[in-house]
Amino acid sequence: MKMPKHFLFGAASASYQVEGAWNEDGKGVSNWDVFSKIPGKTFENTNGDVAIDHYHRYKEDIGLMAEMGLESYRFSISWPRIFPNGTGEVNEKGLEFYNNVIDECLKHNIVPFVTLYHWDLPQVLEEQGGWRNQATVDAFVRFADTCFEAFGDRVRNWITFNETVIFCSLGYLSGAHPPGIEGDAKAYFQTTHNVFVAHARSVERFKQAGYEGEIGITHVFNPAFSIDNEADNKFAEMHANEFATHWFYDPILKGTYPEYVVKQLEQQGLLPDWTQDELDVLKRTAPMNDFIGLNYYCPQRVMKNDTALVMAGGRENSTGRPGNPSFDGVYKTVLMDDKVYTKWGWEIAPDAFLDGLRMLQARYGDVKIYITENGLGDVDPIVGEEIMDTPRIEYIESHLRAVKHAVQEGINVSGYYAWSVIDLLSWLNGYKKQYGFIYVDHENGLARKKKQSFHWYKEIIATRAED
Ligand code: BGP
Repeated sequence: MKMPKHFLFGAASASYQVEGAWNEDGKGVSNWDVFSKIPGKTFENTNGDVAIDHYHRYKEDIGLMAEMGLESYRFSISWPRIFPNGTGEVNEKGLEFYNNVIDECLKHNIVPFVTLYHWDLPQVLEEQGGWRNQATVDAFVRFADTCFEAFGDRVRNWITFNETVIFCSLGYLSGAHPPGIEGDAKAYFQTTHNVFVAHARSVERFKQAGYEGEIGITHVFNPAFSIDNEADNKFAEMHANEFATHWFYDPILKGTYPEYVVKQLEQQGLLPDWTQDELDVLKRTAPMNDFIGLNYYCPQRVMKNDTALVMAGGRENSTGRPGNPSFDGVYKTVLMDDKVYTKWGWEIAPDAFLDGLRMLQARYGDVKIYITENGLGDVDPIVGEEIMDTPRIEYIESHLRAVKHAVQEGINVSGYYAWSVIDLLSWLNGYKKQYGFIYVDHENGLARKKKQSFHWYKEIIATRAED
C-alpha cells in the first residue's frame, strides 16, 4: 500500500500481555499480578504469569517481526521490572532486558516505539493509593526519567501513558481493573488529572534534558455519533464527545480542560482537586507534545437517556467499547441494526474512523498523529495447518484505507500500529480473543505460527512505495 515515505507500518504489544516471567530476575509484583489472581476477575481466571513467554523468546518474536518486514514495534516497559518497589533501587536485570529488546529491534532495522505505562503499576504503589496518590505521580516521573536516561540514546519515540480513560474508569467506576473500585466518580476524574500531570512533568523533563526524538501520549479514540438528527440525541452526541474525547485531549493538546465538562463537574462536586502549579504545567507543556497516539477500535453510537443522572463506566460486553464512562442521565450507547459488530460487540466502522479523524483535525489543527492501536479481536479458525484470519485482513485493510484517505486529505497521520503483533493475553478475555499476525499454540509449548494475515501484512509493507 502506498504511503508517504516517513509513514511507519508497525504493530504493538504490552509488557503484561506478552512477557510472563512475572517473578524472575528481580522483577517486583505489579497490580495485575495480584488482581488477576482474585477468582472471577478475568475470563477463566487467566493471568500473565507466563503470558506468551516473550521475556525468554523476544529474539524469536522480533525475528518473526523482521521477517514480516515490520518497520516499527510498539511495546511497553514493565515499571516493576525496572523499579520493583515503584521507586528506590533500580533493578539492573530489568534494564538489561529492555536493552536487549531495543538492540534486537535495531539490529533488524525495526524502530522501537516505547510505551512507559501500559497499566502494570508496581503493587507497592497501588497499595499506597495508586493514581489517587501524589507519590505515584512523583514515582512515575522518576521512572520515566530513568528510562529516558537508560534507553534515550537509541529510542526516539516515547509514549508516556496508554489509554488513561480505560485504567481510570475500569479501576474506579466499573471495578473491572485494579484497584477494582466501583462507582467512585470523584476518584475517576481525580486520577485522570493526576495522570495528565505525570505526563506533563515527564514531557518537560524529556525536553529540558534535551533528548532526541518525540514524546506524546496514547488515548482511546472513541468518537461519538448520534443515532439520528433529533435534537436531544445530538445533544447527547456533544456531551459524549466532551467527556470521552475533549476531557482527555484538551489538557494535552490545548493545556486546559474543556469548559463544558468543568462546569458539569463543578455542579456535581466531581471536579478534581488541583493546584495552580499543576494547571500551569499542563499549560506550559501542551506545545511540547510532539504527537498524539490514537487507539481506535470502534465509534460509539449515542442517544439521549432519560434515567437518573449517574456516572457509569466499564460495562464489559455492553454496547460500544468497554470502559466508556458516561452520564447515564444524558446519554447512552446503543447497538444499531444496520451496523456490523465483532463477536465482542465492537462496531466495525472504518468510515467513522475517518470522520473521527476529521473531527480531531477540526478541533486540534495539524497535530501529528500515530494510530498506536487498531485491530480485530476474533477466534481464528484453523483450517488444516493454516490459521485463516480473513476477517482480520479485511478489518485492517479497510482501516488502513481510511488512514490513507485521511493522509490524502492532509491529516498528519504518521504511522499505523496494528494491535497486536502476536496473539497475547487479553486483559479480561484471556487467550481466546486473538488479535495477532502470529498465532501462539498454548497446547504445544507456546509454539509460534504465521497466520494468513502475517503474509498479507508483509505484502502491504513490501509494496509501500512512496506516493
Ligand atoms: C486496548 C489496550 C490493549 C488491548 C486492546 C484490546 O484497550 O490498550 O492492551 O488489550 O485494547 O482489548 P481487549 O483485549 O479487551 O479486546
